Amino acid sequence: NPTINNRISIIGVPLDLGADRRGVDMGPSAIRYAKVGEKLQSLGYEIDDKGDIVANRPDSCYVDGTSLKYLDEIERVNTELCRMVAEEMAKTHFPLILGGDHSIAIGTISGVLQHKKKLGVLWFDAHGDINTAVTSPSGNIHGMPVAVCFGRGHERLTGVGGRAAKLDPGKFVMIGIRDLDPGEKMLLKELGVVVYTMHEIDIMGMAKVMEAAIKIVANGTDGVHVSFDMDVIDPLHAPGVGTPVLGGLTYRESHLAMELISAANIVTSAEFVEVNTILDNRNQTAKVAVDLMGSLLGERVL
Ligand code: 4U7
Ligand code: MN
Ligand code: MN
Ligand code: MN
Repeated sequence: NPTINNRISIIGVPLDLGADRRGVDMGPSAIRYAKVGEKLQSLGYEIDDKGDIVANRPDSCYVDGTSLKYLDEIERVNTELCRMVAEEMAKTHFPLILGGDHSIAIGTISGVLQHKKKLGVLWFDAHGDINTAVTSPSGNIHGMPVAVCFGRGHERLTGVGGRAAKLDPGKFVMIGIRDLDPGEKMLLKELGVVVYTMHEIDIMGMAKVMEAAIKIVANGTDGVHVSFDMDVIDPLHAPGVGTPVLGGLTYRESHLAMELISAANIVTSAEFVEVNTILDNRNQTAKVAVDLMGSLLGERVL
C-alpha cells in the first residue's frame, strides 16, 4: 500500500467508561490475542506496539451524576491518546488504535489532525455518535465523538488537541448507520454530513456506496482516517459488541469496503473499537476485527 509507510504503531486503549459498561476494556487484549501483530507482519509491515493507555476502573472514578458520565477520566485518556498519535505520525508511522469504547475517536482524530489539517473520515457504525450532553439519551460519551470532532459539545472534550483542530463535515462520510436519536438526525442534517444508511447499502450495493464515499473523502483532503465500530457488522458475525443492532453489514460487505479503501490508497490512520469480550463468542468479534485490518492494509486472496 504505497500511500502508507511500512511502519505501523499499535496503540491499545482499554477504556470502557464512555460506554458505561464493562467488557470493551478488554478489547485491545482480545485483538492482540487474535494475532493482529502476526497478521500485519505477514503483510510486510514493521510493527511498533506502544502498549496500552491505562484508564481507571469505573468504580474508582468520580461520577457527578451529570449528562456526561466519567468526563474527567475520558478527557485525560483522550488527551494522552492525542499526544501519542501525533508523536507516532511525526515519525511517519501509521497509527492503528485498538479500542476500547468509541469515545477514543476524540483522542485519535485530534492527534491525526495535528498532522493532517484537511482530514477526511470514513465512519463505519450502526450509530451516528453525534449526540451532545443536550441530546444524549444515555449520557454515555461513546455516543458523542463525532459531535466533538466538529467542535460541538462540552469544552473539556472539544478542547482535546486544541480548539482549532476540527473536522470538516463535508469531508466526513458515515456508512452502515441504522440507529439514530432525534437530536442526531437534526445535527446531521444541519451540518450536511453524507450518511449511507443500511438502506442505501441495500439499494446501491456496497461497491457503489464505497465508490461514492471514497470520492468524497479523497478529493481535497491530505489524509483519510477510518473509524470502525464493530457494531456496524451484523450481530450474527460480530456478537461481541456493547450495543448490537440487527440488520448490519455482512462479513463480506465489511471486507469489500476495506478492500476498496485499500485499493484506493488513501488511508493514513485507523481505529477499530467497541469489541466487547464479555458478550463475544470465543473471540469471534476480535478475529473479525483482525481480518478487517488485514484487508484494509493490503491483504488479498491472490
Ligand atoms: B457507539 C446511543 F442512545 N445513541 O448516545 C447513545 F442509542 O460508539 C448509542 O456507536 C450510542 O457504540 C452508541 O447512547 C455508541 C443510544
Ligand atoms: Mn455503534
Ligand atoms: Mn460508535
Ligand atoms: Mn457499541
